[in-house]
Amino acid sequence: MTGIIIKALSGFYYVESSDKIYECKARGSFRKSGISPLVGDRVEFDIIDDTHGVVNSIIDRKNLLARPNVANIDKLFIVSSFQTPSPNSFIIDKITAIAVYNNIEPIIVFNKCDMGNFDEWLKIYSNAGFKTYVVSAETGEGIDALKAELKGVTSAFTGNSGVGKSSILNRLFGECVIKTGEVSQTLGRGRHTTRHIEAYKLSFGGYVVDTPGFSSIENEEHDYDFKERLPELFLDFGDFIYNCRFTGCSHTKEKGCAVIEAVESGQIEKSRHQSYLQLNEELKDLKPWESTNYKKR
Ligand SMILES: Nc1nc2c(ncn2[C@@H]2O[C@H](COP(=O)(O)OP(=O)(O)OP(=O)(O)O)[C@@H](O)[C@H]2O)c(=O)[nH]1
Ligand SMILES: [Mg+2]
Ligand SMILES: [Zn+2]
Repeated sequence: MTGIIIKALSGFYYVESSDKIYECKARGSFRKSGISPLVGDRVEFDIIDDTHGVVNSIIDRKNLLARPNVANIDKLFIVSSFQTPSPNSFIIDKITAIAVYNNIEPIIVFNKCDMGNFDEWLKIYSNAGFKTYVVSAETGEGIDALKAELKGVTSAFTGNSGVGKSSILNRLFGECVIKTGEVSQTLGRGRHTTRHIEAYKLSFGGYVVDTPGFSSIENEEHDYDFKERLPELFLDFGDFIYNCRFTGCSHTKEKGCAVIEAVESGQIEKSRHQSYLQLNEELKDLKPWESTNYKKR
């Protein structure tokens, strides 16, 4: 049988196959390979009884993200909120680069639009060429448009803790999610905080993955190749990188650099370039042999 891992908890893998869920252990021989199955993994498994099974192997991954630690994602929804917390352009931009690096489409979501307007933010990200959605999990505004984006693909929601990822998904739940079972929230200090990664099957096709939020994305692991390819991972720099006449230009401070000129003339958003500079700084000491190889895990 083949199925998809929708949840991994305490050594058990929950495999969804033909609308049933099997609680599985990984086969011993497979465990020794050192590769752990992840949410989003397509697996080959044996059924033991109506609700139990054993995972034999992972079907080749299309991609793998370290944070959130999920496999085979088509679209990554990067969620920010109007307030508590407010959007952080560096975090958004860093995640867009990581998504592009992994062949995942980054989509920008601004939540809690009932609290204020996102006009400035929207301008930046639509100018930079991203699909952007302004929603309110509270009032339901914008949720239908977002829903259409989820159809038939595997998507993951990421963003700081408290931006409303789970709230947005709960808005979708009643109508769209086939799978029953509890919502991925546990009550923590008077607030619902997601503690584990879980994929939900959508009635109209596709899966959506809720993930625990982060409070910062310091100490992110990067491959050297990510550093090397950084300029092209900012898709909005595209043509200007190509037009830059300096071979090996870092597009950070060189006089006459086409990217910098585009920033000055407003064709590239200043905040996007600032994030690029900050990422460059963060990665500058990364050496070829220091690549993390997290993909092999
Ligand atoms: N006003 C307003 N509040 C919202 C909205 N969406 C979520 N919230 C509130 O924001 C808080 C955090 O929402 P969650 O959905 O738990 O946030 P999360 O991103 O899943 O957080 P983690 O699971 O910790 O990563 C809750 O108190 C929600 O009620 C919204 O659209 N408007
Ligand atoms: Mg949550
Ligand atoms: Zn340049």
